[in-house]
Amino acid sequence: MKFFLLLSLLGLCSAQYDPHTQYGRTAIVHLFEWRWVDIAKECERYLAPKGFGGVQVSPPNENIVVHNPFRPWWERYQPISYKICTRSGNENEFRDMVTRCNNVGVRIYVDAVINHMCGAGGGSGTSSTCGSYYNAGNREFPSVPYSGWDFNDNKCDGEISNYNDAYQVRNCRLSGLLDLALEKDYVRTKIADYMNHLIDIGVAGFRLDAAKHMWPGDIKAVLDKLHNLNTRWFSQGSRPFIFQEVIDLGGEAIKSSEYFGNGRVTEFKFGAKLGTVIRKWNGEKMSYLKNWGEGWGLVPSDRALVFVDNHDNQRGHGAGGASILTFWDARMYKMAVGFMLAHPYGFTRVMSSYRWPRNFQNGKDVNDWVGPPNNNGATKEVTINPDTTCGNDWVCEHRWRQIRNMVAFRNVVNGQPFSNWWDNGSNQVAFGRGNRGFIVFNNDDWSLSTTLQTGLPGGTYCDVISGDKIDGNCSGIKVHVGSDGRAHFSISNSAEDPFIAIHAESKL
Ligand code: QV4
Ligand code: CA
Repeated sequence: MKFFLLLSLLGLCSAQYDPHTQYGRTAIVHLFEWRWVDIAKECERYLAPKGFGGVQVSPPNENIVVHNPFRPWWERYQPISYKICTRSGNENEFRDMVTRCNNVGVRIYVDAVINHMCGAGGGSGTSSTCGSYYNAGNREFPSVPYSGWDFNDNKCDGEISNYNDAYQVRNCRLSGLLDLALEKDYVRTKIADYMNHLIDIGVAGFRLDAAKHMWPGDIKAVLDKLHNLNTRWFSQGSRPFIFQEVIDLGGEAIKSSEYFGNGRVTEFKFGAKLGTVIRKWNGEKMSYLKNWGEGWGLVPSDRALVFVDNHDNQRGHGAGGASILTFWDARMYKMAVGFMLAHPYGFTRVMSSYRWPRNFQNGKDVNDWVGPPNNNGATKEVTINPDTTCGNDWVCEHRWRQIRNMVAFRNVVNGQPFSNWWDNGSNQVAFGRGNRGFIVFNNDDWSLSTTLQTGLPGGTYCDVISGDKIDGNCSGIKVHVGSDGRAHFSISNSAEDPFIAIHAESKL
């Protein structure tokens, strides 16, 4: 025990930076707005067999019910209480999901909205997902309970207007959301009680929503109150995995590095820059990705939670702008996600979305608020089609062959170095992961035809982008690697997916 204590004192056990996924599982999926009953089933039928490490779930605590617009997805970012009771399900369904997912080695990470409660203009009454009374005007949330003393009105009685003023960013209201006074031990304790309730149920960690709007020291004070993870599924002394939503594209008072002591941070530069490169905007080329990662000004890899898009910027909220690639740009999106999962940088999160009726007017999607597929407000079931895609307007990007297979690729090459980089000075690039994997992209407007050193043992490999290895054969492209590790690759610029990926487990 003393040795472990020494390790943790030395910070050598990487506690709050460690997602505690089952060994060899290296990516998580955000099942945005899914119901708990559907996530439990998805863990057992798909995520465990396909090697996903865990699931980020939507906020499980009671939120305000917004009728105008009708039940927007963002009502879940306006807490009313910490009761486990939302459109995704009740506490029993939540417990069942955590148990069933953990039992098949798939972890659950909770989106914790702890910077604020509902909007100042939220009114009063019981328009909430569990019927709890609240009065935004009086700052009353009796189901916690919180009262006027527990908010920052005395520090700042208005909205954040200047992101170059750190005091404002932390103490004023984000989009009018009532800002909690996290310097108070009472508030810290209420939040920690909520998070400990979830830890004791079996969750593996948390996304800290709007972390930028909380002082790093206040966050640390809450984290220091958290229990170790439930030893039914985690080793003794395991600390909750923490990834903090901090949007830092540069040029503002708040730096994501201020939060490194608490855990990982969301690296929004990743998706914004990679989208620009894959779209070939501003003269960007894939050949410039040779030093991708810290070389591009991204945070250190072991402090980064990375993603191509998230629930905000896939619909114009938050940060990233027009360069962000989403499922709406399918062909480029698969390339970006493929690149993310093949490259060693960061801890990776795959987005899983629902379709909504986008309606651009003057360059803005006026339907960016539309909530999950629903029957008069009740979130629809995630149905699975015979071809393994999802129905009911759930996009299920994580089930797309190219993405699912690249999650497996990342698991197979885990721990292997970035190696054998090649590029044509334009948008044709390739790189390997030691002797376990190799990937080639053609994002130029002409075909790629070249022989490359893969670093892999000789043999015939199935391309996991165009198909699968099934019953000892390849349903897609075959790649022949010589005993010298070299292989010839041909990729048409008009291919459905202009990239090829092979790895040790796709070898015949
Ligand atoms: C409106 C007015 C305000 C007014 C207020 C009065 O705009 O000026 O003071 O009413 O009540 C929704 C509405 C917004 C409304 C607000 C409060 O869109 O118009 O304010 O509610 O009623 C999501 C959505 C927001 C939504 C919010 C709460 O994106 O549009 O606001 O949920 O429902 C920054 C932050 C970053 C943040 C990002 C979006 O640094 O942390 O903006 N990202 C996270 C989440 C995001 C969520 C929040 C934070 C808030 O990822 O989904 O915002 O929890 O970059
Ligand atoms: Ca705050």
